[in-house]
Amino acid sequence: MSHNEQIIAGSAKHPIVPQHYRYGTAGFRMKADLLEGVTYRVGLLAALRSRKLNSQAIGVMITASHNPAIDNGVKIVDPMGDMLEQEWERYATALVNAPSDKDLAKIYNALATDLKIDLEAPAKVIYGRDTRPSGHTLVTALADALDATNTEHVDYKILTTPQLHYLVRATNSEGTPASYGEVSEVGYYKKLAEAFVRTMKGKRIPQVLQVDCANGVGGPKLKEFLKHIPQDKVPFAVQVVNDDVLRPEVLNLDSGADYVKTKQRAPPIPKPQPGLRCCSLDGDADRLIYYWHDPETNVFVMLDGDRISSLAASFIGDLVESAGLRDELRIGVVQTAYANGASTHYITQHLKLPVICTPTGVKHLHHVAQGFDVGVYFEANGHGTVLFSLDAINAFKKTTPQSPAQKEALDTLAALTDLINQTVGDAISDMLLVEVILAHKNWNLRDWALTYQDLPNRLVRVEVANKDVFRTTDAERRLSHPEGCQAEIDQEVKKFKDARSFARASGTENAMRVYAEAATRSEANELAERVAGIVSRWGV
Ligand code: 16G
Ligand code: MG
Repeated sequence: MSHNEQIIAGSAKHPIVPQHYRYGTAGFRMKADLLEGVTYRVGLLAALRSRKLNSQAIGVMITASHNPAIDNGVKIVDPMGDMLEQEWERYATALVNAPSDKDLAKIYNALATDLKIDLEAPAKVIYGRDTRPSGHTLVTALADALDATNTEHVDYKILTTPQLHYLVRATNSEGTPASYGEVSEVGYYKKLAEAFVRTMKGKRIPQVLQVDCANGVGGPKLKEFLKHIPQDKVPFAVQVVNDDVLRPEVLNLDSGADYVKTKQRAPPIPKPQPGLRCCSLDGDADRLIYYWHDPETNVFVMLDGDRISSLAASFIGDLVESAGLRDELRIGVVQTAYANGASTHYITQHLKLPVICTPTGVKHLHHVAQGFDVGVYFEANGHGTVLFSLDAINAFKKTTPQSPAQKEALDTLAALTDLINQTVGDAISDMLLVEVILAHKNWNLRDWALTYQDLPNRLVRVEVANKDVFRTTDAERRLSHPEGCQAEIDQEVKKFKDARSFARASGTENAMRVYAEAATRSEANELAERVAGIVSRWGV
């Protein structure tokens, strides 16, 4: 069979359900039974992408993260372990929307011609999936696309999303001076465990940490990771809960980082215990939220992505200062409009670090963070990481220390570059980072929470007939369209103290989101309701 015939035959085995698909912030994500044909087509695109980029390995991750178990999703990972280049999202959308198998082959060939891709060049795609049962079928469709296009492929089976990102980068850097680590899941654990022990420097955290894994892939993977810390060097006690991956229906059910962040309370199971340090991962372990019920004040305290961001920025900023590199390296923090105003104020006024706001979606934050030598980026929902430039890594490793304190700071910084996932936000790696910082500062969660006080805020989902009439500007903080709508929002915001509000179309759902914050809880609620009212009037 010719290539074309193979592609068409494969597509006939994995038919597409006709409807309009779009490669969004999380790739293609929807009910799993719509995804078989989509995944086949994503396989074709991944093969093209590998051939376009000198046969480097491309990743494909099959997951729907924090969404219900019946959903699934598929997204492409670029050679350095970052998200698919934005320009290519259009090509993905075009391939997936091809109306027939023949059209699919035509679009595939047209892309190859337009992008000057040699279809005879070698290609490599590696992939993994979360614990969803539908992952099996989708992986089969993906493998068929890779076979049809003569693409070498490796199935890493069940992984967290950040593990797949790690493996892509490790594969492409293997044997080079920039080697990212051993090309295996065990290599990932070994790298993290070694860096964790190295950054902890013999410090211990006496209090237990309860980790809620949303009954997703993070549970078994975290337990596997813990086995790689040498028994005599384990610095903390972890209690893994909600780690049932055998009953798919409980995935993300009343648990996980998204539950805690949106409901602003602890998962009901296990029964919350005052004073216990807790954190939650999401279903594919790329988001992290800390929380505890303070026994003294009897309040629930949530430490979200903004808190992790400011904690990391403060710790790393101090280390860079002690390492004598403050004038040499540019440190910055990247947030979205959802970042609590109090966190932005703390970072700019107290830590004296620049903050840049980008539109929602990890790819935007990641891209801007790459512009700093130390770029700290987190979404309030707990997704984020810290990126180090080559200059920063070299400075940490090559500066000759003039004092023991400077040496200590340089060593810790160098270890952090191995501990922190450089490809994408990684809940397990971020959790280790938080533990390291708390141990170094000798802080409990109350100390951490006391660094600043969050402004009360409220997020509302508004269903409208047509969300496409809403267009944003200024990193989603203002609406440019429909004209006149923003002026009405401004009028309302003015009536409240320390208030801020914005509306944006969701990138993952057919709805608008409205965020409001103000000096008191009731004012934040009131403002959110009023702005939601404006949005629903303009959205008809
Ligand atoms: C996606 C994004 C997440 C963002 C969320 C916003 C990635 C990997 N994920 O899940 O970062 O916060 O979308 O959803 O980029 P929304 O557009 O529906 O509000
Ligand atoms: Mg996720």
